[in-house]
Amino acid sequence: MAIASKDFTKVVHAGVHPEPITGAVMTPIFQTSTYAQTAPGEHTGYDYSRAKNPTRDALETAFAALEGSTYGLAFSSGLAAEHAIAQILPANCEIIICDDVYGGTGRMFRQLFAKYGITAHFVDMNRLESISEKISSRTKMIWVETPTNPTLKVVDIKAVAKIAKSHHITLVVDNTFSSPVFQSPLQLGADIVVHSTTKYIGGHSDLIGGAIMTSSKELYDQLQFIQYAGGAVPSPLECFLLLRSIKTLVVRMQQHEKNGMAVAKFLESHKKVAKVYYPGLPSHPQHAVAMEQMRGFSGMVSFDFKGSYDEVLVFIKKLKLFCLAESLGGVESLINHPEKMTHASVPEELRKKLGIGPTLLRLSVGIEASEDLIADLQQAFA
Ligand code: P1T
Repeated sequence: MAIASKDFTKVVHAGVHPEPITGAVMTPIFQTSTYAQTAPGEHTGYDYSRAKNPTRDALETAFAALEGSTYGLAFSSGLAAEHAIAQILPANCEIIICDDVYGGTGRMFRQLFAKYGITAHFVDMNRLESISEKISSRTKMIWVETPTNPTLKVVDIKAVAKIAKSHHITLVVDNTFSSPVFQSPLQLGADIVVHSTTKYIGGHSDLIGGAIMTSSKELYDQLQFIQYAGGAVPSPLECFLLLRSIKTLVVRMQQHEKNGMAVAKFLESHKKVAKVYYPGLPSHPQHAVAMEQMRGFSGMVSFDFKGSYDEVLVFIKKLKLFCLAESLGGVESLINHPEKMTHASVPEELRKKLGIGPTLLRLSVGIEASEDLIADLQQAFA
């Protein structure tokens, strides 16, 4: 499936209108905490920036446009957005979540919400029975991340949505790895989409942010109250930077995908590589599902290095363009060692089961020239 041409127009115009007083074409940074009131309680609709800020309003409208939702909400980080979603859960309930999720997402449920009696069942969602087996009268949420971080498993959103709907369970999809350009979970049956906007939506590794999109008024009202009452909002500057980034999201994603595919194919053919994880490759176990529900495959590529951990360290040191760092989705290429970095908080037993070991490496392939990136990998392997 190709990117719809209307998406190119949508990202440029999403949420943005000339500012009414000056006609400023770009949304100003309303760097203010508060607003003058004409009489106590009488104001323009803006009374305090935790509650409402015009730069954030524009961003939230843009978020909704990106996912085709009725509502968008902006948060100070991806985890703050996830935390807000988890806050809608009642105490002593259960959720079912992918076994392979971002380390911080798992940690949040294991270490922050367990004390409210919330049990998270981590299951392999490529076996749909593993979801059904865990459903009980206490199950209130199913949490999907697809493609997963870091082993890029693809979960069939439509199939999981069918299960969730038949049991009246809220379905959340973390769409960070795909970006709204390549996957639309709400159209596939999800109730809530969450993003770490730190990644592809921000795209320049210069901010931390999160987004929630939903078309349910009931869920939006709860989440908007949590945003206001909990207070994890982004600053006006971060909102402005995200509005700026969104305008180039489609063109960036096209280049990320082109480079991701080129790097994945190169790795698959290299003798120092034991296994490549990239949903766009026909060898990926869920390639058929990926082709069905995704319009492209982004720049996230993981692989198993054939060799020892010491050799992995040498390989990483020799790289010149791929910078060793956490995070992903920026214009520059990064390399991450999930076991020691992003997924260090995952229990060791689960890490072993998922294949997050000493030789697993995750690349966030940037928008540089693919031949330069491949040459860099080639010289580091040599
Ligand atoms: O870092 P933050 O903006 O709070 O987002 C958390 C988050 C949520 N969901 C996914 C799929 C993520 O990958 C992340 C953050 N991930 C990294 C920092 C990383 O390097 O994997």
